[in-house]
Amino acid sequence: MKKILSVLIFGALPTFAFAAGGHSDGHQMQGHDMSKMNVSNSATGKPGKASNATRTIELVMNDSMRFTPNTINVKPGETVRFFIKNVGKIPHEMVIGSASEMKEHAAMMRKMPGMKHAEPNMISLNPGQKGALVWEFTQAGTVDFACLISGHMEAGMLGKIKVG
Ligand SMILES: [Cu+2]
Repeated sequence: MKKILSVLIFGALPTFAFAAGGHSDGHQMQGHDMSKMNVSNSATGKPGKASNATRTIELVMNDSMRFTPNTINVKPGETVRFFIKNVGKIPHEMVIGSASEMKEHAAMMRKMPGMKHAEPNMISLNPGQKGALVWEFTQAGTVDFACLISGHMEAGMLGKIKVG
């Protein structure tokens, strides 16, 4: 019975997290326009539909400032459901984007530690939390991902998704 329950919870989580990911609170600060990241249609891809996901990739985030795995291979046109778990004791997040966008974003996050944000290309998880992010990779190339909580990316909390 316990096993059945955990399967049900696993099944219900992605829907919840996907809905949360689509929530457009944006950054709670002035002068920061997240639309500059242009997540809806860029070389990095776009938010995917859960029903189009061809596979699930599990990712673990920890307080050693690492993603496991930190290199992922996907095919152009593929929609992937990332199932992410924060096994640390502090919050972490996974943000999908280009390296330049991430650097810009990380610099801003350092100025505003503790800032809450929510965008379709990211998921924030508290300690012990799990959640899903569905992404469609539209073009061949390399897409980056990182944790943009102040100092985390700089400490090595980043990875690459090779599309091709
Ligand atoms: Cu982190």
